[in-house]
Order: sequence, then structure tokens, then C-alpha cells
Amino acid sequence: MKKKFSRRRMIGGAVGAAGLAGSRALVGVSSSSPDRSIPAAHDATVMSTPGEVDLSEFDPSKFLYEFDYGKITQLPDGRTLREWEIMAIDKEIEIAPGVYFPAWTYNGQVPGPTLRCTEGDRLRIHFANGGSHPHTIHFHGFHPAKMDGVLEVIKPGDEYLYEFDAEPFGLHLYHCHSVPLKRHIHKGLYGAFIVDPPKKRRPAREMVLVMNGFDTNFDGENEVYGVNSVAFHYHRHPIEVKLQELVRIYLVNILEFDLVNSLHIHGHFFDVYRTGTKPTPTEFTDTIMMCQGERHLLELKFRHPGKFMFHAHQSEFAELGWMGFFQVKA
Ligand SMILES: [Cu+2]
Repeated sequence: MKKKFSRRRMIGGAVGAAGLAGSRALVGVSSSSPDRSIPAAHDATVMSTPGEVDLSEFDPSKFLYEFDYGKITQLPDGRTLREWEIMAIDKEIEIAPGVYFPAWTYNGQVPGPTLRCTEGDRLRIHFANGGSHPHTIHFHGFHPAKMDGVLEVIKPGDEYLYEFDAEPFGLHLYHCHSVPLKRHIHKGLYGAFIVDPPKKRRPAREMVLVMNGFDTNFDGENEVYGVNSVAFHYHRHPIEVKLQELVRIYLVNILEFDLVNSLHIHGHFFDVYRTGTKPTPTEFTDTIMMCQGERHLLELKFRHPGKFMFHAHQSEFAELGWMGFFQVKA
């Protein structure tokens, strides 16, 4: 009988590539590693991956700050109209150095583009299915039933126009809602959807973190975890912030298969704005737990310079890729 590959076998320095689609597994790098041929990414005290993904294809450091405001025109009544063209495309993506995943994407990237607008705008999303399976776009937020992206399934080669008003303000998401849903989501069809309040939030260094994972051997469990898709990317490339500047994180959890995900930031506490729909924070903490589909705004000021880790507080997720650093500069 064939033995089922378990992702847990990969933890703690297992170097075998069993079950991974690519040529190299995530490896445990520690100072006591018996295999000295494994190069450490930056230091020898944390789990990480050696090497680098092809950042010309997708760079999570750039994705952090990429807000897509659409093509902007004015309606006869003076309101802002924003239009986007979104295409579903099958594409192989690199989720850890040398580890490739046969993704289904919006516009060729996972997560899809971060769509951003202001409450009250009219939104038009021209969706074309250039993929090999039927897909949709299901937006969170208020909209009519026909715009819900569930019952109107768009076949390969077909198109659909989603049109609705942006409301309520907050941090939402969009994702495919074709069945089987968990397959369509974990393959990569999702993105962040920000509706700004009419009165702008105070200035801040804003960034998007989409917590996700990949089932590389299609056994219904994730083998690779991350934020913005690439395992340990922000370990290799810490997110630079300035001492005492206001940092606003748009945090989305779209992780499939696992019931809960979380984010913990070392050495600091943050204000939590649940779903970003209220002007006042609901919580002050250093660890936030989120179910799939939940998303929150986090605001903080780093009060100490240096490197501070952030990661899922499910240690297993952290050791399989969901870990990074903030580099706080004085
Ligand atoms: Cu789909």
C-alpha cells in the first residue's frame, strides 16, 4: 500500500522533496544541522529556504504596496466610475525557491491585484475566463444577487460584467466561487479589495498581507504557507519601516484547508480594526486569530529599531513558510 505523504514529515529539517511539485523542499536550517551543504538564507537560527524565487515574475516586496485603482472616469451624475479588466489565467507560479505550483490566477498573479476604491464609487469589473475551468468572481461587500459571482458561472472563453457600488468601506476580498470551492480558492483565485472611507484614513505606510498556502500534492493539506504567496520571502527580504511612523497593514486570511490562521508581531502591539468597517479600533493586541475570509486593518508604530519577526502563531505554518521580518530603521 502506498504511504500517504504527510506535510508534517517535512518539519524539523526533513529535506526530502516527497510530495512537492518542484525540485526542492522547504528545509530546516539550524546551526546543528548535520547537513552543512544546506546554505542558510540569512542566519542559522530560524527555519527558511535556501535560494531565491524569480522575482521578475512576482515580487512580494512590490506586491505589498501595489494598489490598483482601476481606470477612472466620471458618470453623468458626477460620481467616480472605476473599471478593471480581470482575466482568469492558468499559470505555474514559484512559491518557494525551485518549488512550482500549477495555479489558477487572476491576471497572472497570486494573490490577484489589490483593487482599491472609495465608498460610493461605481465599479465595473470586466471578467474574462482565459483559464481551463469555469470560474467566477465573488466580491465581498453589498451588491445585487446577479453580481454575486456564484450562480452565474463563466465558462472558459466566456466573459461577464460585474457592476455595483462600492460599499461599505472596509477591507474586503474577492475570490472565485465555482465548485468545488476549496479547489478553486486554494489554486490561487483570490485578492484583496479595499474600499476606502469617504473621509480618508490618516496618512500611514500602508501594505497588504494576504495569508495563503498551497497544497502542492493535492492531498487536501497545505505543504507551503506564506503571506503573499512566497514562503519565507519577508525573511529573505524584510519589510522596511521607519521608527515611529504609522504602519497600516491590510491583513486578509484566505488560507484553505486549515480552520484558522493568525499573525503575531514581535516586540510590539497593534490596534485592530475588524474588517476595517468602523473608525475606532476594537482590540489592542500582538496576536490576531482569523478564520478563512476574515480580514482586518492593523495599525502600529514600531518603537524600537532593529529586526522584528512576524509569523503565524501556529508554529507549523511558520516553519513551512509563513514567517518574515520587519526591519525598523531609526
Ligand atoms: Cu474558479
